[in-house]
Amino acid sequence: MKRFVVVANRLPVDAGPGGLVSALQPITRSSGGAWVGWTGNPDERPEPFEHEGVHIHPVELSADDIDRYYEGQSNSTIWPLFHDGVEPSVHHRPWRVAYQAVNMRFAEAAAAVAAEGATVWVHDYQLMLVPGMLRELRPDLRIGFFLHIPFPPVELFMQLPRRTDFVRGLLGADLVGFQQPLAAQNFLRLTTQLLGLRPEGERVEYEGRTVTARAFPISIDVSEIDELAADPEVQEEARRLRKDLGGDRRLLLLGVDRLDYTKGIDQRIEAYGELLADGTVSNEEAVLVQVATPSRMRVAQYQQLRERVEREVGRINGEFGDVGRAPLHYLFQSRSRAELVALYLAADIMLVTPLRDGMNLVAKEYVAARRDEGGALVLSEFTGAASELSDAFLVNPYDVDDLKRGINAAIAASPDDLAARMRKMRETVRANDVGRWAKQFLEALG
Ligand code: ADQ
Repeated sequence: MKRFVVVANRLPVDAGPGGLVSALQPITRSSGGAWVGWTGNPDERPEPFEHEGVHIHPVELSADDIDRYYEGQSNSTIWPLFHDGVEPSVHHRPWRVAYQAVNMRFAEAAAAVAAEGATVWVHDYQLMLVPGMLRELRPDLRIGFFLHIPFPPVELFMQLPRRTDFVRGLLGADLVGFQQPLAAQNFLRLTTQLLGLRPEGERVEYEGRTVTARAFPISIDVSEIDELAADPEVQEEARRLRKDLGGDRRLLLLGVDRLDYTKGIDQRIEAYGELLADGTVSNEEAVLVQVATPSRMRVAQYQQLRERVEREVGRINGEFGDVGRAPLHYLFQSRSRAELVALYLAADIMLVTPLRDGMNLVAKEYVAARRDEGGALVLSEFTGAASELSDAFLVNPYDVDDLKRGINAAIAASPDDLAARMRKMRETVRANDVGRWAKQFLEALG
């Protein structure tokens, strides 16, 4: 039985060194805690085991569960709706039923490993019913929940079938954390609209308990990125990349994202194509590298996005390219952390232009990598990161002209201006590491 339990869709095994894992692994390890989650493979449930000092408790998902709970309800119903409905949210009863059943499986697994009075921290939109279910099973626990994605405005949330279940699910927690203050407000407003509750400030009374809803903007493991950026091999790789792409006279623009329709990849490529077409930049002067990690490729909307992006990449290279020199390099690949940091170091302009994003860690990683105070960040207003990184070149990604304006402003800025902006952004990121984020959440949870 454990005093501290993390519950997340994925286990911190084979998942790569993501921010969440590096933030929670040390706390989980030092408290002798447990992690409840899925291995990532269908129909597999290894016995609980130890991994880097953490007790791992696998939850099994069948191929049907993955179809319905994960790709269906989580990624085709909730994900698009919570990102402003940038793609239509699809609803199917069997998905909802599977979501409920899988959430119960996670809640039961957590209930089985948590000691009397333990702290349980549940993560993200795949598991929004878990806090309520766990509260029923184990009223003695301290339960926290953190939502990594945006929480939509009331009018949008109201479209969700069985919407009240989700609000009740979240109210099972003692502390509900969001990326942005506005998200916490949206949630509290819903408790009034759907349940007639009366929030006061960030607190609301529900079934005789006090639930707090507050923003805890997530961050990155700054020292991990900093160490990679200081590594001579990584710096050498950055120089090699620049040389391969045409040397210092060619401006390097960079995009790094999961291939997801919320990330604004197609709008970004369209804006770059227009800059080439109207002669603002030429193939001799500039090159865009877009790294797009394959993601959720069994979901139709993601396949369609891939087709759109690849068609546009082909069009731009066909129209503006030359033998041996392409204006756009598109990599439908995942890259190692070291390679990503080398790209960050090489890039003159980082393009982070999502239509909506809870936070966006790529923007923070770019800033953390730029120990040289070089480079420019073009950042969408609709990311959580924009509230902290207000010294970036902020853009509205829905407006191609505004995207182009932002890119042009970054191209035209003086080295002094860029360094001053980067210095301020680096101070912000360095002062708000992911370790601090986790500590603040857990202190507030008590
Ligand atoms: P994501 O939507 O996955 O996260 P993001 O915050 O950008 O988006 O995190 C992506 C991570 O994957 C970064 O650490 C990045 O370095 C890495 N990555 C991206 N492309 C890669 C590639 N080609 N190769 C290797 N690694 C790559 C969700 C929410 C975000 C929120 C985070 C954390 O959607 O808004 O910031 O959770 O809460």
